Amino acid sequence: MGESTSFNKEINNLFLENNLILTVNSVQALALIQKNRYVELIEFLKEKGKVFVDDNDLENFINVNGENEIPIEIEKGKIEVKLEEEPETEIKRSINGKRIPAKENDAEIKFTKNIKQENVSQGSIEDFVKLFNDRYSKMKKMFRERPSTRDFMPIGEALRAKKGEETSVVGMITEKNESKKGNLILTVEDDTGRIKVFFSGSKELDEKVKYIMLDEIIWIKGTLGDGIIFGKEFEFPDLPVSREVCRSEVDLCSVHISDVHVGSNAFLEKSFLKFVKWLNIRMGSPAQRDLASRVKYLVIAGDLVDGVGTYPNQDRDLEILDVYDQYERLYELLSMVPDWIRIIMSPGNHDATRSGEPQLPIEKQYAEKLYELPNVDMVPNPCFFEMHGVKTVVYHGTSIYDFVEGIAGVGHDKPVPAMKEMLRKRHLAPVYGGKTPISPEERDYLLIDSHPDIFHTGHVHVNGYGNYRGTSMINSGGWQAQTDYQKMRNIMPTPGRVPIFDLKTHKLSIMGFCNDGGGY
Ligand code: D5M
Ligand code: FE
Ligand code: ZN
Repeated sequence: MGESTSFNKEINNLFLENNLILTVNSVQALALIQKNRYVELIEFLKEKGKVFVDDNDLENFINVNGENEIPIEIEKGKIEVKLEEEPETEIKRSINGKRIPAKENDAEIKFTKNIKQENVSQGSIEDFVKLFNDRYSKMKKMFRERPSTRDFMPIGEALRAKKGEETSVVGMITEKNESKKGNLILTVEDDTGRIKVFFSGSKELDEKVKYIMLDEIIWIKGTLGDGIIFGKEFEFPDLPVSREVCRSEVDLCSVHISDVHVGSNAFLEKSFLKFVKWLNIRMGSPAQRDLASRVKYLVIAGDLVDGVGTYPNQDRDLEILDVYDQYERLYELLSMVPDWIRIIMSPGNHDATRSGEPQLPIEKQYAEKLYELPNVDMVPNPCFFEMHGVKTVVYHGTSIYDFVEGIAGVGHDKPVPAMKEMLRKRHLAPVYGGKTPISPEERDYLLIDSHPDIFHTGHVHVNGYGNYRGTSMINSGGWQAQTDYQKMRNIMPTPGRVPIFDLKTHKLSIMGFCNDGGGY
């Protein structure tokens, strides 16, 4: 704190001595300019006869080196210059002849467990049975692999065993009730039977049981009573306490965004274009440009467009009223991303595809041009894949609100606690019949059966970062200013902040592109 205050004062004084006054905007934009260029900058501003310095002046300074720029002032409804029309040599020159590692290295991407159109089920009751059986058998395997939870017996067998004996079972929580004294009573089922579990004991246990949610599968140990287990301990499937994370051998990065909401009149297009400009290595300090030159992947976690009819009276909030036109604009924006960057595009609840999860990729008929872009992968939600060997899960995050409702203390303004619970429960949306619409499939595509290195979500429009047992958790905020709906619910979005993940070191950097509704 103290350091940044004196830093600002020092800079302010330096400019004041030269009769230049920094405005709020320019202080933020200064972050884009290296300190050792300030003398040059001051000369530039004096020459222009400036007194009050704003961010446009700083932009102009960055741009004087003869680089071609994307115009930041965008006329309503029109993108004027397309980068693809510019010669490649320009891009090379813009980083002073430096190499572009992302261009020199081909993408190494591998898609693992993901739903495909041809595997979609009919949606019958039997499909739900299959879904829960698949979930149960995979979770059982996870518990078997962990020494501390290796031993458990079928519930049917436990019901027949002698009272007073110690037992452990693995089952799905089908009911959650409280006793008169406020203790938790669960009903737990597997394919052989159903049993009640009564939890009471230490403070630690009382604290831990608060995180148990309906429909999830846990391991329970306790003493047998009549049709009941007096639970002494339990475990979530969880991630291993420690493990070797996967790293790229090459020093490349992935960039994570979501909730672009193209078509909404709150979409911050100017900021998004700044971001695209940075991806083109045409903006920022040398260090920031260097970072851009290592960006190999752009992962988008849903809500690409605002859609039409996603909520009542949505048309009042739309600048682009037609969903085809919304995807057309999205195409225009993304076609300006350098073609050496692989774009992995996963849908969200506003996109043109079924809402039941797992969601299929955005339907081709709505986004034909995006399908034609050679560097774009249209993927489902969730999507499990690897980027240069780094295991990644991208999931829009609709279920985050199931966690907000299901667990006391998981707030709507902080996505990371909910993300951590998903990892502990090894499931992206354990609750059936809550906020998250689930489509019955033969396989449970929402189960986290790998140990992801990156877990990326969106949906809440608030950035958040964390690490749980080696997994980097990223929520990528969005590109939409606060809407009336959010104002009503007291949601303060953090638009235009972009997390950049180093696939080799697992270091996360954040860049802010928005000074019109969220700040850096
Ligand atoms: O979500 C838009 C905003 O609304 C975002 O800030 C999350 C918030 N949101 C979405 N669903 C819920 C629920 N169920 N409760 C509270 N707040 C919510 P978007 O998906 O972009 O429409
Ligand atoms: Fe959204
Ligand atoms: Zn959403």
